[in-house]
Amino acid sequence: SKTPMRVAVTGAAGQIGYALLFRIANGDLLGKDQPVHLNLLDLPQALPAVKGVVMELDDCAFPLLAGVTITDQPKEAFKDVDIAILVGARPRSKGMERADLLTANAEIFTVQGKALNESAKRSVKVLVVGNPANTNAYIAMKSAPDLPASAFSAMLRLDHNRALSMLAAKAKVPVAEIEKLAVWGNHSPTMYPDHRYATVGGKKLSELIGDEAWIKDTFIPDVAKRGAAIIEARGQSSAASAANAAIDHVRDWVLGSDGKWVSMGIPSDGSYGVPEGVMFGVPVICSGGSYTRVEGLSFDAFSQEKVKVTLDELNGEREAIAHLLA
Ligand code: NAX
Repeated sequence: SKTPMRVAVTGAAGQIGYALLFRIANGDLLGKDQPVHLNLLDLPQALPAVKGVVMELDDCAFPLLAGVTITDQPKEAFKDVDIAILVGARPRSKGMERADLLTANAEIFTVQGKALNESAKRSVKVLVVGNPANTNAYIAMKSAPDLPASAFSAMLRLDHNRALSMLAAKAKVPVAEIEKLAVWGNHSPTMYPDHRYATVGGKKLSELIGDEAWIKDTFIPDVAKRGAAIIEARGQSSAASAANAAIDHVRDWVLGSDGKWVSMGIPSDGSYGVPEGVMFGVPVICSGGSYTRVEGLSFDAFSQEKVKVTLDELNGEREAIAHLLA
């Protein structure tokens, strides 16, 4: 049988962790024939709760779960890992300014980027889920100069899946039949879900929907407000759907997206007017363990403005933390 792959998950005691770990151990991330060893990182005060989650993992008797390491030390958590899913982050507390939130997270992701740089496998793939996800991923990448920039990514897949589901319902087609959807920019309400290239069985999705007003007035704002709608309804932020998106993101990156477009936050190569290095959501196709950006798409005035707004926001976040990277 195969050698176990090592997967680090940070924030393992949190609600996304609780939805994520059981699926990884079940083989949903790396395949039903691939054993996994989990490296779980959380803050010292959360380790008792992590131990409780591990008791439940034990009680599932997952055939693919080869072992579990629990730690509050990033270097130990990232030792020889193939995959790192960085979920743990500092949430905004009452009265905290946006700049304070960026700074608090910048500290966490500087430390974790350095630890990845020192101890992860050179072929590691890193997904940042913890918010502000794009800027946290950017900081981790900049703190890991010995790893390739292409090892770092931020999660836009939840936005992508939310958009797919809403479009499928509107067009009355199965989600799996929609191809060529893109989500651009920052994982925040400014992200731009772009249906303009989407097709269903070779037909243009926009023609099937036939309602451009719905796209602008309902679809785009509803994808942006979906996270808030979940909090309103559930009293807690998205967890199972976020964990599912993390699984989709990493699984496609490792095992391929079957020729389909998926959205990932990746360091820009300078295309589409996005300065090089900015961690920006773009459509990609994954194959052979790497992603390739979909190139050559064009923008009308509306979509150009949407991309500009989300890029401006990311540039602002980058400026707010720039002094911490120097
Ligand atoms: P929880 O508050 O339930 O769990 C967070 C866990 O992270 C806690 O156990 C905490 O102790 C731990 N933690 C905090 N700082 C840490 C550090 N420095 N090292 C290791 N562990 C640390 O939050 P949860 O609902 O699980 O959400 C986690 C993060 O995901 C949040 O930042 C949230 O904003 C973000 N999200 C990102 C999404 C995306 O699409 N990119 C969607 C879902 C989610 O909102």
